[in-house]
Amino acid sequence: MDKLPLEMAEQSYNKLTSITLNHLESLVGKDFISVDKEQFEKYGRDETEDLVFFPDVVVKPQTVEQISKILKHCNEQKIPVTTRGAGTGLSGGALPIKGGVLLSMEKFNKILSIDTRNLQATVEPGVINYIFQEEVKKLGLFYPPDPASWGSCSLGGNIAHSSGGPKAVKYGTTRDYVLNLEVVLPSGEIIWTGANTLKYSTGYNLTHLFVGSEGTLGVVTKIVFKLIPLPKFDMLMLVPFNSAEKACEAVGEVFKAGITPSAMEFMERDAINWSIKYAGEVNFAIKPEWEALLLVEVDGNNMDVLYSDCEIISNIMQQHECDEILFADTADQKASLWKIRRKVGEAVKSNSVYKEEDTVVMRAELPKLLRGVKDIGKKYGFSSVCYGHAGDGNLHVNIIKGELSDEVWNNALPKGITEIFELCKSLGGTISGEHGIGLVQQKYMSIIFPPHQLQLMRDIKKVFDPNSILNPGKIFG
Ligand code: 2HG
Ligand code: ZN
Repeated sequence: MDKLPLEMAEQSYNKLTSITLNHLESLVGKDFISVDKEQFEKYGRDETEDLVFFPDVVVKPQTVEQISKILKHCNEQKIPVTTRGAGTGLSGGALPIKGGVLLSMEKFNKILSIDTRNLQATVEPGVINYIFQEEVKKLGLFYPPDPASWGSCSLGGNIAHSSGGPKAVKYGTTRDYVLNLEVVLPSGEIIWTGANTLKYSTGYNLTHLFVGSEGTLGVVTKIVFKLIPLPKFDMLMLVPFNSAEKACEAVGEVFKAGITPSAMEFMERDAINWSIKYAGEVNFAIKPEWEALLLVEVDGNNMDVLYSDCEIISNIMQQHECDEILFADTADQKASLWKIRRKVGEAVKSNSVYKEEDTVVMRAELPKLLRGVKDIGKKYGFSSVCYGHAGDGNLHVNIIKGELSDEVWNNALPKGITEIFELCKSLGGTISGEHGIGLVQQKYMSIIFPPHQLQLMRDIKKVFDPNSILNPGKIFG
């Protein structure tokens, strides 16, 4: 019988044996391995909806050598291995859907070095984003990628998805700051993917291949990041609109005026209301007629330039019929506004069963995307809470289950989501800007890629992971 193409063949895995369990314990120590169901409950989840998949064992390695031996053994025994950072992912990337070994990187939590001569830092993947940002700031340095979950997400997880955040609009995403990676391959081989240089053109860029590979090609054990000087000042404006579409139309005009804000975030009314209800009051009145707001930040080293930029931005916003612009004058006011923005995802999750879509289009198409999402929602009977990184054309569409029947939710909704993604493609966009594909988006990959291109990705996966033990069932199934 002809061999089925990879995407057809159902990869078979072996169940864990006591021999493997004993071997894993001998490698990491009995305090760093667990088959406890409570542990499975914790490590079988990430932040994706309410999905949970139990692994067969949770292992917490402390050294690269342990990981090398774990992978070598699991590769020989054909046992799946799912690597987990902090479990804040939103596309199911860390869910051990085939059971096997859940490899938690939480013990890899050290900032190994900060090189102030070359503006570089070497860190372990379990370091929490915000902790790293604060450490480099003490030295007057800046690591810009700042996911909304920066207080809890790990840098390794940020590598897995090339995570972004509000600052990406000016400073780029994780991928733009990774110079080099130490990676353990399924064979147990330990490689460095690049060089600690700001420029690199030495064969295929394996560093960039691993960034965004969602734990499917290797286990990252060290990360060399580029850092930049910390801007001295920033100014933050809250720009309210009585029309969400006008807010989206104003976004592109700011850039056309020659200004690159350090953040340009959009929140429609429900996102504002739900987040304030969840995250706590704000010290300004939300007018009933406001339909949306933009959070616009500019940063730099010259306050006169920042004032001038804010004046230009204000004029553009007024041309798009914004309401009175509020300036956050104090650090507390800025923190309060950012907290409202950063808590939206959690607020939605606390309000309703929902599906999180991470749509992204060319920036000037944002008004069409927003209008299309609402029209498709009306057609299929679902409401949505929209917010996100307007400056990147990246709109988070949280589809709310609310009172929808399971029948509509499970059968009609995928058709609506398909139409949203087809709209994204028609607007020069794609189906994920920062949250990745993982488990929950893979059925929509064929909207963007023809079969032979998906096969190219599978073939690359097969080169690095011939037995498909790493994070199986993710990205392209
Ligand atoms: C954000 O920008 C994050 O708030 C999370 O990407 C989005 O939880 C979400 O839906
Ligand atoms: Zn986001």
